[in-house]
Amino acid sequence: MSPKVAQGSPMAAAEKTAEKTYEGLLPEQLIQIFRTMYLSRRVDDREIMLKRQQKIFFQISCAGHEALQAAAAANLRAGYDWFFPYYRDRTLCLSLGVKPEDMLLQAVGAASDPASGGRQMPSHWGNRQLNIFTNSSPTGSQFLQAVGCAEAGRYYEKHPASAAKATGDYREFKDVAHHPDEVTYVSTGEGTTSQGEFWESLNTASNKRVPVLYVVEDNGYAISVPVKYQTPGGNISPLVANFPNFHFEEVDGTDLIASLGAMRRAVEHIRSGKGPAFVHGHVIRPYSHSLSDDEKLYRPEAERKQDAERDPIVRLQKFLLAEGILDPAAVQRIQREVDAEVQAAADAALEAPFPAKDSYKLHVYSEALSPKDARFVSVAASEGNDRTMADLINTCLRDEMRRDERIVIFGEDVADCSNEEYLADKKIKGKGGVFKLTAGLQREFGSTRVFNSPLAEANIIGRAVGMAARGMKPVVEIQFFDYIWTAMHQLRNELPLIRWRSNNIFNCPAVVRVAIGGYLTGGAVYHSQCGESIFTHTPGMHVVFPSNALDAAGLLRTAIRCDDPVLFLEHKRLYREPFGRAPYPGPDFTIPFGKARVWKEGIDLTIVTYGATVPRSLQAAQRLEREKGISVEVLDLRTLNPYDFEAIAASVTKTSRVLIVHEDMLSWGYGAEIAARIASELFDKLDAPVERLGAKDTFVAYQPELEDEILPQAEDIFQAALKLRNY
Ligand SMILES: Cc1ncc(C[n+]2csc(CCOP(=O)(O)OP(=O)(O)O)c2C)c(N)n1
Repeated sequence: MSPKVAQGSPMAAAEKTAEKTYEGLLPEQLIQIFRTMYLSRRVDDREIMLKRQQKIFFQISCAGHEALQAAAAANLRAGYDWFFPYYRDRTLCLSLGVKPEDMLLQAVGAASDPASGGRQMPSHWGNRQLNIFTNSSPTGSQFLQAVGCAEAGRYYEKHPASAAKATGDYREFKDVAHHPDEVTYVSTGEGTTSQGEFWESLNTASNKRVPVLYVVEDNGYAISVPVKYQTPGGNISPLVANFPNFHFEEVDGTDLIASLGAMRRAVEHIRSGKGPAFVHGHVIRPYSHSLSDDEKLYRPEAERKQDAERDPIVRLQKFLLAEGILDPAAVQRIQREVDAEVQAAADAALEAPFPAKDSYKLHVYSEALSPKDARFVSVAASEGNDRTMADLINTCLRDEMRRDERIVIFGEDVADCSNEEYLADKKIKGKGGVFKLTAGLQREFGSTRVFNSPLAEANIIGRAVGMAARGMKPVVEIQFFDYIWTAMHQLRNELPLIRWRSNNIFNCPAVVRVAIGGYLTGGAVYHSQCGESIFTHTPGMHVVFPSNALDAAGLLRTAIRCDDPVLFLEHKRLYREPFGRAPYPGPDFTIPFGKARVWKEGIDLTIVTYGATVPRSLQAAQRLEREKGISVEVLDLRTLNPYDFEAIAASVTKTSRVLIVHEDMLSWGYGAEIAARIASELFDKLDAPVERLGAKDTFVAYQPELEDEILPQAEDIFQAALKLRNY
């Protein structure tokens, strides 16, 4: 035996070989990495056994990816850098400090699962102290979030005062840390590079030199689809090679030493501020995609054997033996220690209590700061002349940005002028949004706080998620509701779920302002859509739909100050309507969510409505009173989630007749839920069936006469209310 070889003692070996390093790592560090890689494989194996024993319910492994991830971790810092891993990243997480027991607690669905409290499948990582952001299952939703997270670090460096805690709003609950050379890691399988959000994220990472490390773990398959059928040319590296500012590496990800080198160079590039980096590692997948898959159905034995010859753990073991860093006895000793550790972790996890059955209710929204809270009750100051809704929204944004430096505004065309020099020369007035709602904000607050996004809605919401996760307050704009759909994944599967799925260790209280609605005379199919019920059907996100200037100002301020995500729907037709103008209510005017406004009291019939059908309902109500002597109460819900059922109940109890009016299509619309609840809970108060009025079940046409026919008009409301009164 060579004198360098450890006699069953890794540390002894390390001391003797300390003079030699491997991509900057000492032999003892390589031994530690070997241990972690082996541990990772054994946790996978244990989970597989537990799944076969039906003690856990899902399994997806890291097997074959260990070396590439260990190399990444060796170059990154837990709790300093940020991590957006994907489900195969067990070795990365173990290297950062997640315990095998933590992983197995998630596998059994224990209450003490630190990543999700039994809410998420195994391998859905999340750890607050280590800066591992909560993972989800949709492939590819992590990229834009990682970009936003990295941008947040940069933002705090430029605006250090903004990181300070403040009381009285969401900042009370945010501990912000940031570092000048921090890196945000984001990983993926090669199949997921087909997702659009991958490319949207490369755009921004490249354009803004965002400090993100992309790691593509290319095991050649996306479930059963081989990479050459997924990616043109069968290789992602040449396809991304022309993105400016990136450092690129393509490496055999089963070779630890080569991977360490690639990661070191990539991380150096990022930490030095040059821009993002992209490491494409070729790895193997020795087990099937997951335990729900059987790869023998689509991969012949010979191919699988070939893969197995590149097993990264076997390769590293051979290397350590050949280098004299370990001897067989030391390997066995490490293996025995790891096996005992995994056994103890499994024993503990299997004993761990399950979550209380009613715990599912917790953390859908912030329990610490509700936008329904009495603190948001205030009195409007009423200064100056009446102003439009557009004006008061703009003023509210300006006031809040002055008050809170963590607010950033971005979206399509929201800046005054991307070419700052034109603004500086005062040669131009500036745009500030297609509806001018953000006019003048870039001029006052600068281009780090108000800027144009690429023309890509997922880019806007995904980045907002990453920023909000770091304690910032993105108040982003979706230019038209009709185009919100490209951001749907982020809006349905990410933003509103983050608090719940992470069991309250992360939250993303971003505000998404959206111009919505029709009655535009020529708005047509793609500039008139509503669809609010799709979002009220998504737990975790508040939905606000003001009908007038004062409510818009007060509710927007509450949205910004609260600690939950808010979808803030601004009706385009109401932006500059004479209806509902109001004087400036002052810089602290807030309105709590979930409080309806009674525009008109009445005793014969209740109209429940919101948004642009408020003025139309009022018109109908006044005419009913004038022409028919019918006294109609008009209730404006103002916020759709939460909504004020108490006010509805009080009014229906008084009038015994209720008509629900909304602009969106009738069938499966927002009114259906309200109607069902009234029928269920107020049945004995009713003297007539609950009625609804909404748009026809079609799209909104361009021709104004058709548009009028399709959308509910004051005349339709008048007729429906009259019929209901006469029932
Ligand atoms: C948006 C989305 N579509 C489909 C799926 C189902 N699914 C889960 S993993 C996977 C394949 C991913 O392949 P790849 O990105 O190559 O990663 P690998 O699992 O091979 O590491 C698919 C299709 C999903 N989770 N999310």
